[in-house]
Amino acid sequence: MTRERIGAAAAVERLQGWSVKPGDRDAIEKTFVFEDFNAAFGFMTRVALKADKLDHHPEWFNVYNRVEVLLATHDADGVTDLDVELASFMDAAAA
Ligand code: H2B
Repeated sequence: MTRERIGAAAAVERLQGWSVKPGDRDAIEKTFVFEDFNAAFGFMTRVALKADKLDHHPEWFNVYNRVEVLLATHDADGVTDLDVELASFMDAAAA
């Protein structure tokens, strides 16, 4: 049910500051910028624990205070409610 594909366009309508990834892959993306590495890594730690509970893991890249995130559901070959759920958690964790 939650792993049914809804698509990136529908997902970003339900979120703030997330974009449809350009190109062939159905995915959403957002770049988070923090005060410093400590804040960025604290965010990543909180998200990592949540991601593991959901069994749903972000593709992400960190340099210093910046965390670039891409979300998609590999099983569904695209964006599902699970991605929206993790994206919402990330927004709250970054606030
Ligand atoms: N994360 C993401 N983003 N998409 C998935 O489809 C996914 C996952 N599936 N984390 C899980 C784990 C899968 O690899 C395991 C085998 O259930």
